[in-house]
Amino acid sequence: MSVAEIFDAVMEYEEEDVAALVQAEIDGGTAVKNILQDGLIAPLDVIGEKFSAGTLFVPEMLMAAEAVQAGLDILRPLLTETGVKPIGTVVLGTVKGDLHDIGKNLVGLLLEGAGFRVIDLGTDVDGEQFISAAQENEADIIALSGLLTTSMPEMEKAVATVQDANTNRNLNVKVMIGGPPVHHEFAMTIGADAYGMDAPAAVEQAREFVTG
Ligand code: B12
Repeated sequence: MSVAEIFDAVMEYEEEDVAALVQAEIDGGTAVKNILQDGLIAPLDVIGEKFSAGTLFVPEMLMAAEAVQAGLDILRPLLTETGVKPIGTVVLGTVKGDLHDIGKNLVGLLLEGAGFRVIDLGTDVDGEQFISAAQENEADIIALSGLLTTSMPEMEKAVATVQDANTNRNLNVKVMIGGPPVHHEFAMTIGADAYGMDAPAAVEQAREFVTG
């Protein structure tokens, strides 16, 4: 039994095996971080490379994503366990036109685990939807995810809409962005308050926002 078997099961799109193997690793005492990084996220990078190389296509990419999701479902209780009163509210979503949600879901799980209330709007979310949810839930932070290069202009639009609402519509939120095509410099250029490279960085940044 090893984390490598989870990796292989994702590569073979064996959803049920992934779930069973993740459970076995948890029971065996393997660190959640290793299961996540080496078992579930690492194969997606290989899948992405194969997609770029044209040796694998969208249906396979989707099956791999579903296998990873099955593993994440098993990890969920361990990532979100918290008995404390929420330390802040985050409205989270993947920007318009983009349907990738695994990274976003992971960010949400770790934020919950760190004691934040998370309002997850799902994928394909535009600026106005972020604003309405933030107003309804008195959110402190809006977190935008995007995986496609074409999501970058969408992020820029969403951030501009939110910052305009901060100035003119009585909204008071910080905005952070993340996802492989974006980086710190881009975040600053489009007027976001922060960029996070991974889910732990999202948590660190969110904590900084609410503690000032
Ligand atoms: C799985 C997958 C899919 C699945 C998505 C299923 C799902 N439920 O998400 C499906 C099959 C639907 C899909 C579709 C497409 N995909 Co796709 N997909 C992938 C793949 C293999 C994995 C993505 C993933 O989940 N990674 C794992 C997660 C954990 O990582 P992550 O998202 O980066 O998140 C981490 C950080 O970025 C960060 N983070 C993420 N969000 C946020 C937010 C905040 C606020 C913060 C602080 C941090 C943060 O924290 C996360 C955890 O540490 C990638 C390749 C890759 N290696 O990324 C391609 C990839 C992203 N896809 C790609 C493409 C081209 C497409 C399609 C256009 C293909 C097509 N021709 O139809 C469509 C687009 C559909 C759409 N409109 O969105 C390209 C994008 C190229 C580009 N630069 O634009 C990639 C890179 C593949 C490639 N090598 O070409 N895809």
